[in-house]
Amino acid sequence: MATGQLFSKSTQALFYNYKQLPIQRMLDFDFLCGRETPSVAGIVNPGSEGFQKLFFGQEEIAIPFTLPSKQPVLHILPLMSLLILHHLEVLLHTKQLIAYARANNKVVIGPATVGGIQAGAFKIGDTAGTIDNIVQCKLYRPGSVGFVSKSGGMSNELYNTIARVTDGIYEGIAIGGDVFPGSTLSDHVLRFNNIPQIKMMVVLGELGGRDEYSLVEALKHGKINKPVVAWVSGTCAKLFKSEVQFGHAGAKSGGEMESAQAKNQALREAGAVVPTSYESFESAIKETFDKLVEEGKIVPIKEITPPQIPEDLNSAIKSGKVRAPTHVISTISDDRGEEPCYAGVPMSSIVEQGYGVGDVISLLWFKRSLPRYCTQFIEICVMLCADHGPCVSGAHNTIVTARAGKDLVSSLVSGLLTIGPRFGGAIDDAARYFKDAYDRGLTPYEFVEDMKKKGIRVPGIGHRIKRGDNRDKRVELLQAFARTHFPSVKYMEYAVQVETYTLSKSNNLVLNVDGAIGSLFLDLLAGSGMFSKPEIDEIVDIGYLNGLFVLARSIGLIGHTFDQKRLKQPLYRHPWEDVLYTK
Ligand code: Q5B
Repeated sequence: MATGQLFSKSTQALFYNYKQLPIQRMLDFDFLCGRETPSVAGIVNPGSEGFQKLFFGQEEIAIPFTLPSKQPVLHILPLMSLLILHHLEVLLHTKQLIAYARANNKVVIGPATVGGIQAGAFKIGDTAGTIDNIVQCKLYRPGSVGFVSKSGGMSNELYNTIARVTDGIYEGIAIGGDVFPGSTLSDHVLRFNNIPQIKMMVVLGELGGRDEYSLVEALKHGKINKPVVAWVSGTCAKLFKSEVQFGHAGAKSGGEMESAQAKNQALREAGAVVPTSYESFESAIKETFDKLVEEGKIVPIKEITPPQIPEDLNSAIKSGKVRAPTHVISTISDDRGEEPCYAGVPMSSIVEQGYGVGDVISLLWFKRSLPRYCTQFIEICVMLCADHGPCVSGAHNTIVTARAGKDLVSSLVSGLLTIGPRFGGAIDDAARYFKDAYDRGLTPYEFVEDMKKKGIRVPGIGHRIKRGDNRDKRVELLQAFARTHFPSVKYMEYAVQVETYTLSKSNNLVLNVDGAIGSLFLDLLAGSGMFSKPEIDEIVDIGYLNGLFVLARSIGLIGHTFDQKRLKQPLYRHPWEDVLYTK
């Protein structure tokens, strides 16, 4: 076994299995102690790669997930002189491991233990509990007492006791209550004896096993020259008629020798300060410490004020101490409750009340439930614009992209990106210009000629293949529906008059699907009574309506992607013959 110091202010650990809280507590302890390097060098968590963000004081640091290894122990050994064993696989080999560690001058703490701490330097996992407790027990700076205990839980209590009656802990170790602990009480007491900063030792044993007797032997043979204050707990076992198994595997009195009374007596006889009860343990520690101070062997260290650990934002918000501005504002949906809501309407109502896509669009785009004829109109727009064959700009791009071996989203987006002022994306502008012209009372002649003077094509007018004598069926269907169901179609009638004028100029200048939807949506907004004038202006101004074409055509573009993939079409290359090469 190594003699002397196990840890220093630069000791680093590999942490097995990702557990956010104990790792963060180790790092918070580092901050309290003014460490420059974090005490956790890496996290071994099979299946995790990359980095985990954690706080180091006020800053965030990235701790790497190290690769799992078939021989984790050997990998941990070079990094630190300490092993904390949690791994079941390793547990099975505890005895071999202890032998290996001893042969290689390493210290095993555990397996079944919370760990240990060197005050002001390094802390293993959850040792000493919360940061509040660590501060209360003054573990952020070294004192003069070396403490070793079997019980991890009781060690927290003793950290507190020792902090009250001495200048505090230098190092505290809980060896664990195993039948075969990796290191024993006497291993640590002998080690403490060699650490100059440690002036006295406190030992908390327990009934069961014979570990305490090796300490008795060490005392008897004069191997320990610093005062040892000891108590073996479990004296109450004698009150029970039958044998009692306490919490730890090893905490079972196997006979008189292993009883707390016998061990306390043996320690007392060997020279340890052993009180008559646990209640007087504290005063025994105090008297021993005070005596060392009196003798000038301890100069109690000057108290320091540890830095304040910044409080986590979430806990500060929870406790109402701080308020933080949000970074996002959202008004259309909320998924925090039992079920998601669209504009306040829960999913279950959407399903149970037979809502359609038009209703969902009404809720998410317009934040209200629209009358059935409106949602039906929206659905008809979506159905009629879903596709217009493979030759239109969007479908062509999607087909070329899919044939280049790209995925669904890339193929879809490639097609969607062609939607704009000439192709499918003229609905908003059509609504803007028709509304402006109609509201200003311009005649179709004045409107079209005014646009011509400005050099702007009338949005919603003109088509590559549709003509005056080959009208777009989609336009006719939309108009027929609106004439039957809409309270008013004044904007649509205006658009028809514009078309009549433009057709008189050229046979290709028909009212196209964008123009039909743009003008009819103005009628829907104005005639449904569901929107105020400023709301209508805002919808037209922001430009909601191209969204209908984008949404609808996505259906077709997805279809074209699947079609090309199903047909296993090769890479598309445009034929030379179809290009005019010129200088
Ligand atoms: N001229 C659509 O042009 C198209 C004029 C005009 C005044 C106009 C053109 C246009 C406005 C934008 C619009 C939506 C580019 C169309 C759609 C979805 C689709 C597509 C599909 C589907 C077609 C010939 C002469 C020229 C022009 C004049 C043309 N449009 N004058 N106002 N609006 N429209 N887009 O056929 O004197 O010879 O110089 O920009 O509403 O995208 O099926 O394919 O579902 O997928 O190439 O239906 O109309 O005509 O450019 O050769 O012009 O007419 O100034 O006059 P074309 P061009 P001049 S629906």
